[in-house]
Amino acid sequence: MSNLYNRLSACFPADATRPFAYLPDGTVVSYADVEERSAAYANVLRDLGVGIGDRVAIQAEKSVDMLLFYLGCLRAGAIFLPLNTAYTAGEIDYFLRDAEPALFVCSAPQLDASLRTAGAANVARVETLDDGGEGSLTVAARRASARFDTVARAGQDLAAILYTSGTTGRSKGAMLTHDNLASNCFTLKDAWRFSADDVLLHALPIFHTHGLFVATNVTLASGAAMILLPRFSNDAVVDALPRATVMMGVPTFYIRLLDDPRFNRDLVAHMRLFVSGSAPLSADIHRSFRERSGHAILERYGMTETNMNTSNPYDGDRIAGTVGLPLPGVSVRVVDAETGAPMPAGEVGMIEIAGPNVFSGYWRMPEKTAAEFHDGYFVSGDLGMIDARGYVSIVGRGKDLIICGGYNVYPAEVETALDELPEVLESAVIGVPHPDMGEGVVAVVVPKEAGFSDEDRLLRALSERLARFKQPRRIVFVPALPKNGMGKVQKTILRDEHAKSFVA
Ligand code: MLC
Ligand code: AMP
Repeated sequence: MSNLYNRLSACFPADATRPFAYLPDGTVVSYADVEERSAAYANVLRDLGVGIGDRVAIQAEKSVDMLLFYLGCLRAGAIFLPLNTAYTAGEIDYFLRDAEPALFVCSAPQLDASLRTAGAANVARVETLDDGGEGSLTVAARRASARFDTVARAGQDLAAILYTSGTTGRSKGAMLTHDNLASNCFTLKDAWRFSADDVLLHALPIFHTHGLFVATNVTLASGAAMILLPRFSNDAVVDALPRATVMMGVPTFYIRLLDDPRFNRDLVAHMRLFVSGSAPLSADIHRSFRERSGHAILERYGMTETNMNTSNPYDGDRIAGTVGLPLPGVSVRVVDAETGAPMPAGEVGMIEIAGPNVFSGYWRMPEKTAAEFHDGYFVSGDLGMIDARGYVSIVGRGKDLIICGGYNVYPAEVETALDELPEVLESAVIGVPHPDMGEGVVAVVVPKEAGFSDEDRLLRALSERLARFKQPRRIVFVPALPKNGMGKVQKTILRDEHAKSFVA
């Protein structure tokens, strides 16, 4: 029973004709379809020779088939490894070499390029999965048996690996077990009062914790339904809201809805919950949203490595600017970042997390894993405090990270890519306030030749190396970077200087 799929399917509705997903073309995918099509995918995986514990990497457009394929991987005992659709071939090359998947799945239009990338990385099999159902895996699944005995897995066995970049060097694969994912989704289901009557408006990407595990696993664990949108757009969300009961999003979703005159109290009078996470939701947006819609957004806090850690209460005060209380079973503490000593209530320090939600380590990086734990607690890299009532606030980051529209951008990675360009002597990448995305990426560049200022040339060169969301939205050329006595770039000075890059 430890296989996550079995724990989820035990909660599927007794009436298997009940809906799991409403698709944009009007198709309804039932729970009977979930069981049968995930079984078919598991059979296809087995036929392809994908064994228990093998990694299955996938970079494909959002579709219900990708979710059913994820469940097929769980059932077959394979480890699901989703990759951001924005990643370039160079980025994918790293993940494939590091994870050594038995199978790489891509969208059909990417097949030729993916065969080249996979071939270079020694990945033997490449298959396609597509929205229209024409991908090679989908075609094979249509012919496969719709029955499959889900393989036994121990709670500590891996269900998924999600790559996260780091403040230094290479991306790390966060290893998530069946127990990690199961404990978190059942905790959230209870905390947020999910039931089979819920219809979740799903506009998030499904290659991250938020859209994949929080949104999808909680829906499945409740026998609920989702309206599956390919991506967030105001038009599609305004159109779908009347049929939904819950929405989950990053703050940019709520910022954009507030900009839309169609978004008003009548449109959402029937909704029971709006959840926000992945990036800070400003107290101003929280208040404006409440005034406009009558709903207090429920903000929660999570990470790829830990799943969800804290949540504002379903009943009780949802306090703007806080991420709420530790979830049941999750231990959150704040310590002095230098000494590791616990901080008193109300004082700022490093947030650390322990509990069944916390991952089992970074793929093939035991030293990095050990370095990120302190007395059994995972060191989040987020700076925060816990008030006398137990509410957690995040007040900053101890890690050099920019969060842009809910996507993480590590300056070190962008700086490395810039510094490798022949025109660049050195660079510093910072995040500054952005009205839509929360933060926007600015690169401050010292050119090799004084007077060089061809921003387009650098951006074109970067576009081959970095996913679009990591590329600077502005490049500023300067003769020298401000440095302290140790030679370290003073990013605070740069952030102040360029604070108004995206706001009036
Ligand atoms: C899109 N672009 C982005 C971007 N999203 N650039 C920087 N940051 C982003 N987040 C690019 C597009 O490619 C496009 O490039 C340009 O910016 C303008 O795009 P847009 O049309 O305005 O954006 P849109 O496509 O609407 O996307 C914005 C968004 C999307 C906010 C809807 O980014 C999104 O769905 N974000 C959710 C991310 C998420 O799920 N995070 C969870 C991580 S898990 P061009 O070339 O056309 O100019 C996690 C743990 C936890 O953090 O706690 O949950
Ligand atoms: P990721 O590595 O993509 O999982 O991103 C995790 C990071 O997102 C956390 O370490 C936080 O910095 C940030 N984050 C997630 N939720 C919130 C939130 N509600 N408020 C502020 N930051 C958040």
